Amino acid sequence: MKKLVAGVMACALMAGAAFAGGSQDSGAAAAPADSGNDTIVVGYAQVGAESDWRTANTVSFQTTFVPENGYTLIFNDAQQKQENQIRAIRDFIQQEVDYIVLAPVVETGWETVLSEAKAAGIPVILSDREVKVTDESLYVCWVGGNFVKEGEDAVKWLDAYLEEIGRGDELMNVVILQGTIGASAQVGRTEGVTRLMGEKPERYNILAMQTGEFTQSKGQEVMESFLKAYPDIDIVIAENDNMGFGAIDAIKAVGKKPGEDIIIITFDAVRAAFERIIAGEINCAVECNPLHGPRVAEIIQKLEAGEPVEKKQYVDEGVFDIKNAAAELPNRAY
Ligand code: GZL
Repeated sequence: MKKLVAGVMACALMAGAAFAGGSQDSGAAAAPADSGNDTIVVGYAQVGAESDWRTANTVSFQTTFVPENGYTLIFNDAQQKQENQIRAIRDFIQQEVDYIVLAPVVETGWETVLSEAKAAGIPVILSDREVKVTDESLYVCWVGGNFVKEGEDAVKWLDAYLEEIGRGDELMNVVILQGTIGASAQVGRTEGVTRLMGEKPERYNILAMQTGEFTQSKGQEVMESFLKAYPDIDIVIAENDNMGFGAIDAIKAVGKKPGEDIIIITFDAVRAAFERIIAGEINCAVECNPLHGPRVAEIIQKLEAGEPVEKKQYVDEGVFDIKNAAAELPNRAY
C-alpha cells in the first residue's frame, strides 16, 4: 500500500466500513490511518448514478472492495461528466493509490490523464465502457460487455420474433433511443443494431435515432417527440432499460399498448426489466452484466502476484423474453 494522506485513509476506511456491514462493529470498523493496516487502495472513477445498471455496478464494487477483503475503496461519482472523472483520477494520483479503476463516460479524451497515471506508476483498469487511445499501455486491461454483439443479438431476436408472429414479411418502422453519444455502450449497440437492420431494408425502416442519455426521463421525452413525429412506429430499440421504461410511459400516454402495438427492445436486463417482460410491456431485454467488482478484484490479485492478465475480458450475457424471464427472475442478482 502506498502512503496515503491520513485523513483520506480514515475517511475511506469509514466509507468502506459503512458499506461493508452497515454497522460500526462489523469487524471492519475503520482502523486509524496510522494503524499500519496494509490494504490495497483502489481509486474508482464511476460514471454517475444514471440508471439501475449503474447502481448495480457501483454496489458490486462497494461490496467487493471492502477492508475485510484487504481493500480500501476511494469512490467518486462523476455525475456523467468527463471533467469530473479526470479530476478524480488526478486526486487518486495525488493520494498515491495502488490502482485506479475507470468506467469512462465516453471513449475519447483520456490520453493526457492516463499518461499522468502511468508516469505516477499507478496501474489503470477499465471497467464497463472503453477508451480510444493510441497507446494501449495506458491501461492494463478492460472488463465489460460486448456492446456490438448485444446490438446484433437484439436484431437476431427480432428476426425470429417477427417470423414467429407472422410479421416477417412486413416493413417495420423503427426508432432508436440511443445512450450517451460517444459512450462505447452506445457506439457498439447502435453499430450492431443498424448494421444488421441495414442488411434487411425490406424488413426494417429506421425512422429516427436520438440520445436519451441512458436516463428514464430523457428517454420518455425523446419518445414523446418520436410519437408526435411518427404515428406508425412498430419497434422501439432503447439502448438501456431505463430509457425503455420512459418510452413505455410515453406510449401508454398516447393510448397505445407497449409490447403489443409497439415492440420494445431494451439493453441491460435489470430486475425491473424482467418484471416488465413478465407484464408484457417489454418484448426482449439483452443483458449487460454490471457485476464487475469481483472480476476487477481477481485482476488486481493477479497483478499483485505478478501474473499476466488478458487485455480484454468480456462478461457473460444472455437474451431474455417472455419465454425465459419468469424462470430466470429468481436468479437475478441485480
Ligand atoms: C453498459 C453501461 C451502460 C448501461 C446503462 O456497460 O455503460 O451505462 O447500459 C448505463 O444503463 O447508463
